[in-house]
Amino acid sequence: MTDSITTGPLATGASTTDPSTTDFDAIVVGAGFAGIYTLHKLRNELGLRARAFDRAGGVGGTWYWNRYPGAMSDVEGFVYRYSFDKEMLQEWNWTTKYTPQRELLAYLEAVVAKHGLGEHIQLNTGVESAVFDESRGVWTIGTDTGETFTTRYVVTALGPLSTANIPDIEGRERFQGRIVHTGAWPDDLTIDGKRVGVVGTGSTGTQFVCAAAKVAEHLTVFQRSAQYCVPSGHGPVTEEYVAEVRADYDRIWDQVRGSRVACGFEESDVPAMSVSEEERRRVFQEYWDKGNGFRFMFGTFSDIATDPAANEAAAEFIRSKIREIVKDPETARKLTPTDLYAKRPICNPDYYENFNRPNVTLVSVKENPIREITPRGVRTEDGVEHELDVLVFATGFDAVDGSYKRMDIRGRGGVTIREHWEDGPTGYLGVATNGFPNLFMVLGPNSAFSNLPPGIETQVEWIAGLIRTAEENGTTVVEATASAEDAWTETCRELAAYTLFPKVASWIFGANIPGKKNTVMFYFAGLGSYRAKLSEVAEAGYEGFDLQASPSLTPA
Ligand code: FAD
Ligand code: NA7
Repeated sequence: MTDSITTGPLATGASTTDPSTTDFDAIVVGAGFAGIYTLHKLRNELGLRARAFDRAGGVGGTWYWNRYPGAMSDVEGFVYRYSFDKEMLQEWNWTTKYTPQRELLAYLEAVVAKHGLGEHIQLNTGVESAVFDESRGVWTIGTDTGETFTTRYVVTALGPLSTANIPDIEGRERFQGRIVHTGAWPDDLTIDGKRVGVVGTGSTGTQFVCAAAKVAEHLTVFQRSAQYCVPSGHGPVTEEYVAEVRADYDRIWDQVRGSRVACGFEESDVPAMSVSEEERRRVFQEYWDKGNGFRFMFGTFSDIATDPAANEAAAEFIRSKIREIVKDPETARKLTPTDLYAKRPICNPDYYENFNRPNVTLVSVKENPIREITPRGVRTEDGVEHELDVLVFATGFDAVDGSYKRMDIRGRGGVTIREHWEDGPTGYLGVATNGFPNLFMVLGPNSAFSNLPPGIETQVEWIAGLIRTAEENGTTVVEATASAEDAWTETCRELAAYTLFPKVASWIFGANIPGKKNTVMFYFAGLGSYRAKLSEVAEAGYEGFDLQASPSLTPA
């Protein structure tokens, strides 16, 4: 470490007349899974003067904001957590297969408290701008509280799914009930005994349906695309199970880190068409009974996401289940997807069963579009006014680059990130982008498509290693080269094209946002191979990065 690294008190307001002096060594934007771990790494392990900012009133990111009924992770809880704190793996208890929002929030708050991070996280503070001064190699950060801070490094941990997509439906302002987006659910809102409408049947909307159907007086589900949904197998776990997992954690994390989707199960290497139809059905049934969306897509057979015939076999199995479960044939027809099974796989305890309840109505907005929101509810094209007390938008997010486009980020030559990403967001290894030195992204464009906490840990550890190297060598201006970024983008395009995912419109490619350019935003070869690539790059002296001395430290 160089002399410039101190572990002393925060230097906010320090003089910046000496160009090598900055208020912070590092500023982290966001305090979810990614921001919390980044702050811990940079402050507690590297000893940097670092502070995190979040516009939220608390830490937790996704799990602070998404408080809608039914909110939970749909990756099993034992791997939807950090692996870095071995003590917490042994001490933090869990009682159900999947972790509900409240528990995830409590867990992240406990991580912050345990590692003494709270006083270094400035909440209720949105970062509005980040401007790079080439002459000094320094970033200036501006907040919505009117403060400015200088820093050498900026780590953006803005969240790939943190900027809400709210459809522009006429009459929104006239509605006399409550309108909410699931990603900003207010604490004072309950839906018990109310007439509730929900627009959207993605991962969030289907979770909401499963919870709301049981408590609302009436639930109207406005569905655009029918959804492939498999059972989650959610339920209590025994103390013996928890003890077994704890005893086996070293192996579990090794397996997760070397796998494709990092969800804690063995992925299949058997192609679906290599076995008989009877065997395929047996395997699908076994995994249907076990539960979990990722397990069904990647555990049954190796090529559900890549081979059209394998995909159709899995899709048809799910369709047959919908026909079996849903009693009203017209409702079953509307609920049955006909396109490829190639969105992020989702699961729920009893999604389709809810449509047998007398208090649940399904409206297919492809067949019968929403015409307007009225003071009393939602009017559809057929003239029916669906009367509602609460209208819920489970309409997803402007994914990956959405939160970047809201900020005024200016790199070399004053170029904004919006200009830089005009043709769609890109990122070298998902962590950096050319023209924006010392700006490191966690889950930036073209990061690995996987269970995200292990992906986040991978990137945070790698970014911290890169910053450590830069500090040790005095090469504190670090920039991804354009050619390395282009090559990575091309790799990601080729890998995506090998899968069926780009053939279906979803947030994974930006297709859910009107006017957003459809681009590849993830690396589809899996976490194991992504980690191998990161190691290779680091071992080759951070190939694809320019590491230079700060201009202020370079002799004239
Ligand atoms: P986030 O948790 O989104 O945190 C980002 C933070 O940055 C937010 O608090 C935000 O307020 C803050 N921020 C953004 N911009 C600014 C700014 N300009 N200034 C200040 N603060 C800013 N992933 C899985 O792998 N498995 C799951 O089962 C799963 N379930 C999910 C369920 C839901 C309902 C949602 C919405 C997401 C789910 N995800 C899941 C994805 C989830 O977002 C990630 O797993 C993970 O929580 C991301 O952590 P993060 O820290 O990167 O981002
Ligand atoms: P998703 O997966 O983007 O789902 C959003 C849903 O909202 C989906 O059913 C959309 O239909 C629907 N939608 C979006 N806009 C509209 C309009 N204008 N009218 C009607 N319906 C609309 O978001 P989620 O929050 O469920 O999940 C995102 C990720 O977060 C998820 O993968 C987890 O990781 C957690 P569409 O399918 O586009 O036709």
